[in-house]
Amino acid sequence: MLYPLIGVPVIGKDPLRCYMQYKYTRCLTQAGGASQLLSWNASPAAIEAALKQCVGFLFPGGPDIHPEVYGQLSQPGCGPPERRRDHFELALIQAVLAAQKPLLCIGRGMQLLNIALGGTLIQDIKFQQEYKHADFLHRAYATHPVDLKPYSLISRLLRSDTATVNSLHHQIPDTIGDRLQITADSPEGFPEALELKDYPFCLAVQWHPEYMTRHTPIQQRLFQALIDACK
Ligand SMILES: [Mn+2]
Repeated sequence: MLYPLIGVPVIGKDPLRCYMQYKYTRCLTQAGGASQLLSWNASPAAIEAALKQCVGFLFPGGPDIHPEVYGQLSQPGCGPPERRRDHFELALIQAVLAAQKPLLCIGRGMQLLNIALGGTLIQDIKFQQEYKHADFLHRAYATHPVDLKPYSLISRLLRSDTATVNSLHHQIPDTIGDRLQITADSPEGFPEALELKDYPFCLAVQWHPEYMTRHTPIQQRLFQALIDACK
């Protein structure tokens, strides 16, 4: 397959969201893939069509997922949700997991994966953090360390048992979903990467490699690994 087609849920139409979206699609293109943006249509026919067309999927960053989705009431500090996107992405990721297609989940995408497999989130980590985890200003730079689990997929990709990553989040997985394994954690003990056991390719990171590739080119290997898994 020359240019594996990767399905990416649309982030939005305003200039900031278009810019965010471009960062992901550019990394996929550089890895030798092509992107298919998927609009928020949760109908069974649309989900089936996306699954048929795309060989792999990337679930990108975005707003907080409504806590109702993981059985909680919204607490102070939880950001405004985008319910149509929640609905669509949950339906899509369930279908992708059932079909065992390769997937890379970033930021919100990692939280979505955790919820889809039965996990929950801490709705706001502001008062538990030692490092600043919501730092959009320094998005292109590594700002906090993470420990990587030896022999995990992420440690093999980054060729180390430690890394320093950027951070654009204020929520984090709390209880961990079925079959997921924490393969990176921050100094506070926040899960920063998840991998799915006994699955062809499923990597989730809480940081944003799409902003890091310029100064930390090894982060491009995450996108490359997704594309390679689709070939
Ligand atoms: Mn972080």
